[in-house]
Amino acid sequence: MRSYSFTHAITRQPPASAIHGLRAVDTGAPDLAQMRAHHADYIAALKSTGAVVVELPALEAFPDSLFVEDTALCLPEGAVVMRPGAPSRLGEAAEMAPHLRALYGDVRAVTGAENFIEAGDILTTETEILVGRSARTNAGGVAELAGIVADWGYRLREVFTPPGVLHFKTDCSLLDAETILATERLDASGCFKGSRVIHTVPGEEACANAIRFNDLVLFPAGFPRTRDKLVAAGFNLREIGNSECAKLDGGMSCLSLRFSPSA
Ligand code: CIR
Repeated sequence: MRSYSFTHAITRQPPASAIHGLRAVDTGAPDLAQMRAHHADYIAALKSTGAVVVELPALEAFPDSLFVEDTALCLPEGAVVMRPGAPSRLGEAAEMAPHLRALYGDVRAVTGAENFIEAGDILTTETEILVGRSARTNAGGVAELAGIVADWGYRLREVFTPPGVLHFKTDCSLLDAETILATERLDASGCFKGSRVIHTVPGEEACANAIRFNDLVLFPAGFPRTRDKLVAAGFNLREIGNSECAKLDGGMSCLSLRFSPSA
């Protein structure tokens, strides 16, 4: 299953500057020691599935650089370097490019000066690539990416990230080839017609950002009712602390690039 079976992941150490990371609402500075401990648990969980995890060093110049997911879309055929819509994050994509070239034969990039796209807005399923337009991802970015992935045989469908929600995947995750975890507010937009959708329990919307990685679902700690619902549905959950990244609007998907390069 190419949408959740992966041989590789890339992560990046949280920099000390993460305390200055972007956030919609300021709920206080993240505790760095705690954030790094959670990050280590996260990497251990990825490795426990047998994957190779490339652990990149911290980039102090980029406070949000631990959220590597936003810098690239990784498919078996190749990788696409993004053009983040947050000006302070644009340089993170260029920092990621050489690491992708080391693992992939085909690395392309979104380059249009007016085109912006962050991969937190991209959900890759077994059959298509959903891209949510958001405050970080515009129509030009979506259109440029559609052209690139069409070359590799992928169908891209433009959807919409709800207003006030950072990224499309802030509110949803792929659990298996047929199943999506989503908030009721995102599912109400109709974008998951044809899939089985499990809703986050009301009041626990912040756990919609999980990741299926090989046999595991990495799931943020602190959302017991949704956790129990997923366990009852047969998923193998690994809870990971996310209290500090949550202060920067980050979650499970943001912390890694996950892929199986075919060449
Ligand atoms: C930002 O606002 O860009 C970061 N503080 C959080 C990025 C989270 N990334 C993601 O959802 N893929």
